[in-house]
Amino acid sequence: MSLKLVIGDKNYSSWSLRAALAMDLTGVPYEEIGIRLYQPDSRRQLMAHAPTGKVPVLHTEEGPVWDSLAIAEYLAERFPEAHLWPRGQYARALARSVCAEMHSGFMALRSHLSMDLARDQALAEMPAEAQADIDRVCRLWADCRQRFGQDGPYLFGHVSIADAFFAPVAARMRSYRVALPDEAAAYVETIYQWPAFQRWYQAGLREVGA
Ligand SMILES: N[C@@H](CCC(=O)N[C@@H](CS)C(=O)NCC(=O)O)C(=O)O
Repeated sequence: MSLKLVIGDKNYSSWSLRAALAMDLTGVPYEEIGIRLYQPDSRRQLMAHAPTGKVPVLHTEEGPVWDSLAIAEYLAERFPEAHLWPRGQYARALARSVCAEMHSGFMALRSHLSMDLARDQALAEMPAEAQADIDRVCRLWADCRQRFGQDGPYLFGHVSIADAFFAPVAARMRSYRVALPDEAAAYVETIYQWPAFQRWYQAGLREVGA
């Protein structure tokens, strides 16, 4: 087996984090290739590795798979025994819905609170549209946990792709010191306790000398 995951800076690249967490859920060894973003040479390196010039991209024996959601689906299909999606049919559908919502939405949250794992400071003022995204995330997390969270602390009880997709959001909640309802704060802590996230987080801090 030869899987290579090309990623960006661990401190900043939220899409890379999603794919790396999904990769970790498979339990399969893989090679990691890191590209520093926002450097004079970044574009050339990105174009050398990724058809879109963006990370993450997963290189498989048959060719590249790009975009975090496509990578997650590929891994779930290739390693079915790892149960990357929740087991119940509707739980799976809901998990896919919330990942798709994350993938194509929450623009204000993403632009005003861009991922910076080393940050530990609130915004001077939270823009109303970012707060609306945060409120929606909290409702969404509460809904998943209430319906399917009985078997563990993750969104669908057991850890799944849905947690990989919302881990960067949890990180923003903490690093921007966002005030949260208790259950959302507990979920953020769950993400920080997730060993795969912790490894990435610590590496991200080292990258920026924090
Ligand atoms: N929808 C894509 C987004 C990928 C993306 O925007 N990646 C950023 C890093 S987080 C990137 O490669 N930026 C470099 C550039 O645009 O030059 C995914 O899910 O993989």
